[in-house]
Amino acid sequence: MIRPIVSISLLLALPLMAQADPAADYAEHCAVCHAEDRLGGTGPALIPETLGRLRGIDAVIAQGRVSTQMEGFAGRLSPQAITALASYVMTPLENRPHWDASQIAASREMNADYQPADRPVFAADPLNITLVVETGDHHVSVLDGDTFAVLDRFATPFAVHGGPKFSPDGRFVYIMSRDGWVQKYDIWTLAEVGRIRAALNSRNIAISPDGQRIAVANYLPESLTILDADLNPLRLIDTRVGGIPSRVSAVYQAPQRESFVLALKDAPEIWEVATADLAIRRIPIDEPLDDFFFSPDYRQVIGANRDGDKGVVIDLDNGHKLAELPLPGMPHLGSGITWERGGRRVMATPHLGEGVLSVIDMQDWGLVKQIRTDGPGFFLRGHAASPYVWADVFFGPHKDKMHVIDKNTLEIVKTLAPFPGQTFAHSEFTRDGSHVLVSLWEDEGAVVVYDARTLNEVKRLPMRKPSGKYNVWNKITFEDGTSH
Ligand code: DHE
Repeated sequence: MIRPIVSISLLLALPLMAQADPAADYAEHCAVCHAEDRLGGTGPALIPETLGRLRGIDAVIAQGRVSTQMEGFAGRLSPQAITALASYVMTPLENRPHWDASQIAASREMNADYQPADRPVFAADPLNITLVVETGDHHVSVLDGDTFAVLDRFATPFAVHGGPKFSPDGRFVYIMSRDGWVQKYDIWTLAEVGRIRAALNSRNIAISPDGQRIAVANYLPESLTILDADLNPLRLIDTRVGGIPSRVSAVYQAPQRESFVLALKDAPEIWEVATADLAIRRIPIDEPLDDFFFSPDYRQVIGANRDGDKGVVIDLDNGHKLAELPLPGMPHLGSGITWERGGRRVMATPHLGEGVLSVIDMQDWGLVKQIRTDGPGFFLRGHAASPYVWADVFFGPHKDKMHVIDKNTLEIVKTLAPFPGQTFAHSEFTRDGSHVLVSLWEDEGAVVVYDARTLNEVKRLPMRKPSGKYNVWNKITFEDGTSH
């Protein structure tokens, strides 16, 4: 008897492989939520600009996402069709997506059930609330900063990134997702106020010192969207230099200057937009700079160059270059923090490409020390009331470690690693600096609370892939040890 050279199961699979038609599958299964043009509807935009850093798209299509409307399609689509669909949504769109002022205005959705209140609906200190962004299932948990009880847990737009921004009284918070939605949440009533889509792909947001203007930095379209405190769009600023559009890498609030400062991705300029009348000031620089860190008085800005080998200090008052800092290995200035050391102010920045923290004297911009760590880190935190700086090791085999560094000796005094092999990163202090919260950055993750003095663990709160944590007081007072 002649044996068949292919198995029956493979023969059955062949027509399925031949039939994979991702465009048709998209139209049938995905368009209803994510829109025919893939720019998003009730579900997020499915374009490389917003999905770029999302891992495991196949698994999401197959199994869905817990606690979201995204259902799994494993029963209806073959593995080949799912793989084809995953690469289809990662294919750039043929026509440049469009998102103009009228589309922004039309996207505004206010919560009809929202009722403001005269005082918080809880007994906890409203200025010691800490928000935890849970990227695992796109939620934020609202923690009482004294007891660490979860007061509320609410759904956010898809893929929240960057620090949420609090109104100056700490009552409201604005949260941004990578696909351009800005959500407003009332901490006193524990309720969403509304949301609006400021762009198709956004980077971060900033708030004016009076809380009346929200600025949204966008990659797509290349622009800065200005909203009022009630999420009404006020202006869409086209960030074009010499006729060529430039993406906005990030926008920063400069409270003393009453301005927003913009890092432009594609042009050798820094822009400053007055928060009162939105007048634009353009500061020419030698090369595009990114990932800004500011002196506490906001007169000087340090940006990283594209090659990731130096920091450039610019005087924002006169636009002059003050210094160049040798910072090889991709400094992550945006995570920089400052503190007083021996009567002088120093700043520290992690490096994304090297296991080192650079400590710089902010008076003469000299390098004080490079602290060797167990691998490249992403985030740093300190607090005026604490003698320590907390530095994670985000990348590499030691991603499970958190270094605690003495602010004076600049030596690592302790390395915490309670979850071997799992990412342990991003720290935040409570209002009084007595406790530190660290993320077990995994899907079945946790926030671990430490006594900031003894460095002993005091509590574990289960969370879904917690990323950043943000204490109201530390943010609205621009506490030294927090990145802004
Ligand atoms: Fe971030 C803050 C840019 C990748 C998590 N990140 C920021 C800010 C900027 C920035 C400009 C400051 C915004 C603010 O708070 O107003 N991030 C970038 C990048 O350019 C980069 C390297 C590439 C990218 O894809 O955009 C990048 N960031 C990441 C991640 O991969 C992280 C680890 C996971 C994620 O959620 O995407 C990540 N970024 C964060 C977090 C903050 C942040 C948690 C807020 C830190 C804080 O404590 O304030």
